[in-house]
Amino acid sequence: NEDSISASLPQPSISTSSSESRWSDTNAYASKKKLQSWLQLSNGDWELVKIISTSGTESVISLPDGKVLKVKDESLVSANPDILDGVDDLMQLSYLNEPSVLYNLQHRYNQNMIYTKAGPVLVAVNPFKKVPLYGIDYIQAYKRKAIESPHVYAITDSAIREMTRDEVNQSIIISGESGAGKTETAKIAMQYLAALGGGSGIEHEILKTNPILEAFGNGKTLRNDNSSRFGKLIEIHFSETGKISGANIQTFLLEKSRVVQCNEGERSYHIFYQLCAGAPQSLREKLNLRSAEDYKYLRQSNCFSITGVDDAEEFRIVTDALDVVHVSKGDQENVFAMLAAVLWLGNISFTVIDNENHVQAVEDEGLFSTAKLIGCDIEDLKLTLSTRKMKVGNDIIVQKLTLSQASDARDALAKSIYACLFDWLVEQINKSLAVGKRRTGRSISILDIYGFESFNRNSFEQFCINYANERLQQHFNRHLFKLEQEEYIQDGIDWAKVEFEDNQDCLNLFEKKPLGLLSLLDEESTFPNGTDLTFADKLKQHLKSNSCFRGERDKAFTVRHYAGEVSYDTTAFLEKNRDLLHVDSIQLLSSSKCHLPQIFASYMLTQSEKPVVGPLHKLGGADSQKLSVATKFKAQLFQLMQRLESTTPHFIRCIKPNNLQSPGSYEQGLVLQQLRCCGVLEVVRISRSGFPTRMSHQKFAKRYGFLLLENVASQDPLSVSVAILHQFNILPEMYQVGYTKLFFRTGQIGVLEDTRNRTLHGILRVQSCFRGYQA
Ligand code: AOV
Ligand code: MG
Repeated sequence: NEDSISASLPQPSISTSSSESRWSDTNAYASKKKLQSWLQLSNGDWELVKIISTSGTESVISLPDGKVLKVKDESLVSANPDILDGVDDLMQLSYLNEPSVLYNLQHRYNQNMIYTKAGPVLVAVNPFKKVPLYGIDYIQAYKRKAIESPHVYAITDSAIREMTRDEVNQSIIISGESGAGKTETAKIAMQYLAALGGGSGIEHEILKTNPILEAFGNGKTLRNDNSSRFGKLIEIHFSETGKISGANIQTFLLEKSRVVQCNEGERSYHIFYQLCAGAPQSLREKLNLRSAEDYKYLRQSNCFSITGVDDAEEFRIVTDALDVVHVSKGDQENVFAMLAAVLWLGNISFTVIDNENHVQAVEDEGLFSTAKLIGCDIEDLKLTLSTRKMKVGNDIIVQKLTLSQASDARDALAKSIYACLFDWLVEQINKSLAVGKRRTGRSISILDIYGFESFNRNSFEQFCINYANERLQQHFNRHLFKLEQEEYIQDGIDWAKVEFEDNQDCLNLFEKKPLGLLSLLDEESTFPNGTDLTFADKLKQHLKSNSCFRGERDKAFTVRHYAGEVSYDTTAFLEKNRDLLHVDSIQLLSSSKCHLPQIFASYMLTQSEKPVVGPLHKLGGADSQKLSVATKFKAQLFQLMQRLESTTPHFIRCIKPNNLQSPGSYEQGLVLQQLRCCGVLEVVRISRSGFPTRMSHQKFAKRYGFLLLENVASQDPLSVSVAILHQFNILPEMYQVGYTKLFFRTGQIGVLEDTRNRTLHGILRVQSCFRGYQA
């Protein structure tokens, strides 16, 4: 029987067959030789089934609930022997297929082992509950290498070691969908670095930046109660003696729109609710502070609290942290005043004053409080919000605003104040963490950006976030596939290419000039008559033949991202990309008596120095002119990638096991989709082309020695091992004998293990099986 022979022969580890590399190695015939296999149920989940008998192309199987079924062999997928249940590294699996990987991760997850290696990549499955894996005892155990189980600590430890050993800067790059656990993982890595490199005291400051940045840059979304709305790269510097000498934080594109608007059930930035709930009485009076429900910006999404979060307590944590990073009490009060100003701005309303629908700000508590907090004249504020100076020729004319124009001007001011406040805070933190002049050592950078997002309605923010994730995915691919394979080719190693999902096409869709999404967006943004509809039409016209793009009805379009398709609604794309702030607003801030508004005005002026070429000038010379948001973001991302390229990367892939943010639920389909799109399985494949299975001579001899025909009781483990290899005709290219261990190519142990199991189960006699192998 040819089938049984080929199934018994060692499986080659490197497969070039497309089915293999596409993750559907439904090893149908192999299942005949198995005691158990995977069967896909109608809901898509996989179930481990026992094979009772096999005839022709069908097998009789029994399900875990005892039901017996007859199924076609092609619907069965090889399962790994029990000995491989829950292995530390997916590379050790004999059969690398989707159900086996899913089961392995789940097996571990159920025992709170949320970390698993996938070759060089650390996979972290979000537990959505406290797991007993952290703290100083664990840190020390990992430092001593007393624990080998995969962990963020272990990967961070390798980063430190490699930094010292190779004298190369390192990076820890954390990716995954929104809510998958990136920010938590970044904090765990920082905890390890702080514990190992601590001593100077600066490590406490570094850790305290987390509550601050989360308060000001995170908010509740429908995906994650603590969703990062900005990207962050923290670079931690080490002295030659291995102590932390300082740090620097770079942030990327904060989602400003959240300040003035967010979806039902979401929240604005945490700090607003924390301030409203936690400010002490004296501060409340100074800022004329009310409760969150009294502010329109916070009221509109109808969500004020987060289960399990005490905003008042968080406020105290944030103020303590601000103390630690040396933001003075006075400056803290200025910060809170700016937050209150933003909240009161949102309460300003307008009344129509003529029959052309022009409006004026209502003189009420909102207006008075805002003027007081910004430190400006009430009349100036009123004018700024309801008129706009325009330059026509050499004259300046004053144009009255309509209700929607005035509301936009108000919201634009609120957004700008908040964004400047965020930047200013990061600047203060960086001053406090600054590396001394003797910057001789090396650094470890940790990257934590906003994860891939797909909502029912996706706007400019998701567009930017998902673009950033494409860039990051490209970096991942480059390091784990492209460079790795180039190296094999260079070294002349006999090497079969592993296919992977290259996202270059999608990146090109965004970045190509002049006919890419970003270029077309910028172009349309500079046209005075450009609208979201003309923008959408232009995309459809120029990109309709691009395989990553699809035009949709009305103003929408779809992008095929590496992580799935997302449909974007172009409403407000142009406005958000232009991000114009009237010069009137900048002037208002610079006229302020207060410190922060003046600084903000200068920030805004430096931003607007760069002239935008093109017809934007005609919009009115008095507008602040600057690079578009998308262009700036793209430049930032390029710079980031360049920085990362000079480091040795360590990748962590966070996986979200369910969409409910709840512990204990592991949805196979959801996990599989994430594993597929980020190429984790291909990474394993590529890494496995080495010798992934390792076993000591002793263990190997003990485990399989009884299968030998000759008596070997007196021999040493190495000789026994070699005898086993010979008896089972394991081909020389399938293994290597090391000093203490045997190294096997993928699948080899599976063959031996099956024989062992069958022998133990008495299904086959050793001899007949042996004859099969030798045929
Ligand atoms: P994200 O950073 O990947 O999402 P987070 O790190 O904020 O995701 O994680 C979301 C939530 O999952 C956290 O608030 C925790 O409740 C829980 N969680 C994550 N990791 C752990 C862990 N190791 N132990 C316990 N709980 C955990 V986003 O920023 O939305 O892309 O934009
Ligand atoms: Mg996050």
